Amino acid sequence: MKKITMALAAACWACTAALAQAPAAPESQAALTKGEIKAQREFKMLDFNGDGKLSRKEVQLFPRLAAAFDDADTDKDGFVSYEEVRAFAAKYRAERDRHRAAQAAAAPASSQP
Ligand SMILES: [Ca+2]
Ligand SMILES: [Ca+2]
Repeated sequence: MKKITMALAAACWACTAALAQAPAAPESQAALTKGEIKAQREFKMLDFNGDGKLSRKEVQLFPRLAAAFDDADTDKDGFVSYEEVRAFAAKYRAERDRHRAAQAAAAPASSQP
């Protein structure tokens, strides 16, 4: 049962990054977006010992999170804090935006008035 919850949490953590970069979010500059609230909730779900950060052990059951762990752990203290998750999501979003911008630059702009 717990495994199912964990799997869901892992899936949601992954989609949180996707949610965080949803283009149709005019309030994305607000303090707490829906995606962020969700991210906090998922983060707490993954933080089994409740110390406010994710250890490698806490994410080891999730290959996707484990693979992203080193990337997300920017200060290399062996834990991923919520701030690091946020930063990771922001980086993910920035890379996605850059990729999109590159694609948009390559393609003729048709939606511009
Ligand atoms: Ca923890
Ligand atoms: Ca860290």
